[in-house]
Amino acid sequence: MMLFPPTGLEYVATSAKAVTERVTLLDLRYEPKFSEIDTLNAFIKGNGIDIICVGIGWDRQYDEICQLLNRMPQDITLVVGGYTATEKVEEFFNACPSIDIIVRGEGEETIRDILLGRDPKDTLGISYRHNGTIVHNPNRPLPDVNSLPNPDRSLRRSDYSLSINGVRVKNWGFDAVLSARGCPFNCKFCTFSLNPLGQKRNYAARSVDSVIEEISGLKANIIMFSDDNFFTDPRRAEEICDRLIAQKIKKRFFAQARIDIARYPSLLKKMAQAGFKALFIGIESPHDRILKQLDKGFDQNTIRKSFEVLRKHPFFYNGYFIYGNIGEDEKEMLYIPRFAKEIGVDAITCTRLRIEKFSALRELAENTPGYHITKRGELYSDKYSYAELKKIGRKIKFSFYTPSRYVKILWKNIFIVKFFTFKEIIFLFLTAPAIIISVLVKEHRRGRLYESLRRTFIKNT
Ligand code: B12
Ligand code: SF4
Repeated sequence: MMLFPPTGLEYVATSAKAVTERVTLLDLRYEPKFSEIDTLNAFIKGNGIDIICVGIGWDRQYDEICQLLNRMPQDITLVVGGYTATEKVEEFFNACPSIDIIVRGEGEETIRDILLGRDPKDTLGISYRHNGTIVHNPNRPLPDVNSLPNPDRSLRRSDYSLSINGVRVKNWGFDAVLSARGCPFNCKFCTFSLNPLGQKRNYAARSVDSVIEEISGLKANIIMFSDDNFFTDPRRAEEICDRLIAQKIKKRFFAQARIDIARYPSLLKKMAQAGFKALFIGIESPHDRILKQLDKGFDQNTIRKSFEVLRKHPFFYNGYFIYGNIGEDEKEMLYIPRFAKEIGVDAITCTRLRIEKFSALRELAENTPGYHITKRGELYSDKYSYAELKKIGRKIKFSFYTPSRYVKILWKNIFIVKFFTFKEIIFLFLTAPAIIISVLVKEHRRGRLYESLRRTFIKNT
């Protein structure tokens, strides 16, 4: 996904910049020539780089990442960090002899210690090689979020803009702002606020002043709040909206939220005034039994009531749902798209239940007969194999995303949310044919063009 900058890595690079002569930040998604290892190595050598730091934040392309790391210059110290690197410390050390140090958890303070040459044995939060063994130092206490400098955007070598299947929609700039870390809730499936050490990041919010200062310095016009839940403290969220309105900061925002936000109509009103356009809301399931199992803290009736309020406000609502839950049958899973339509969400994102390393559902999943977890944390059962769940996922998707849904999405964004300016609508219509062709080409390459068209326009079976 090329839309957003690598926030965590940018925090680390900014922190590194304060103690080094020069930092070069490469986002390989935007500079594909550097995915070619010889070109990358020539760049490293040619620029006198003496320490390489790599961020691995997503549990994808593991083998490709290891291959790349193993072919980096052997005489330069290689430091790796990020969510996935932390979760898989032993695996990365085993698969990549080239790695010298793995920074576990939040890396701003640790990178500074490393660059300042502190003895590894005294550096908290790292695992490192020593005399043929791997040493794991104690965790580093989590830093005060207000002590961390904001990501330095001048380190970027490219702007972040929308690209759909390789078609660049040029006039939208995107950026991400992290206004708070952690979340006070404990939904059982969620590891968002656990750093991968299993160490809970209690909710910690940055000052309103610093958030406003960061936003007012941004070039991009579409801003995502990367917080787990931007509205955890509704009074603070309202204060941020007040300041955005008072300072006439004209940006379009979207954020992740819980349905609880429906309890604050005055906040919802101000959000619309301040430029909020879309909310990504964790609904997870329509079934009370499953909501209870996930410890979500609300039931179906509360979801329905909340959406009665939310629908009155001009936001685009994307509902997150989880299917393939423990004990959930196909009929229950297929109720998701119907329920989503009933409550009035505009879009859905449905994912299979994952059981990550420190998931509070692990014990239940392991002790429920007939359920299994793959090495990558995917849950499946004797009744619903991984392939079967994937099929159900496609049925859910196609019963929600019908042609009339796409029309509704466009209608809502143009006339209700007013996401697009007039110029952008024209631009979008001009780019639309190229986007549609790129989607068709992609489906064709995946060998499922006919099936996708049939499911969209004829019958979803
Ligand atoms: C915002 C967000 C997104 C945004 C994009 C954010 C972005 N800027 O790119 C969106 C909504 C697009 C998104 C999409 C997805 N996301 Co997401 N997302 C998040 C979220 C909520 C916040 C990320 C963030 O900004 N964290 C704050 C920063 C400061 O933390 P950090 O990135 O971990 O970085 C720190 C350390 O890791 C370390 N560090 C990082 N890099 C480096 C590098 C070095 C050298 C060093 C020393 C240290 C270091 O220091 C950093 C600063 O303290 C996290 C959950 C969370 N709370 O972290 C999930 C999370 C990262 N997402 C996750 C997932 C699974 C996804 C998706 C795959 C979901 C899906 N099924 O589509 C997609 C994949 C996107 C892709 N790349 O293809 C998982 C990743 C788990 C994993 N191991 O794979 C997470 C952890 C949530 C979870 N537990 O499920 N996501
Ligand atoms: S699902 Fe949302 S509310 Fe629940 S713990 Fe995770 S981030 Fe917090």
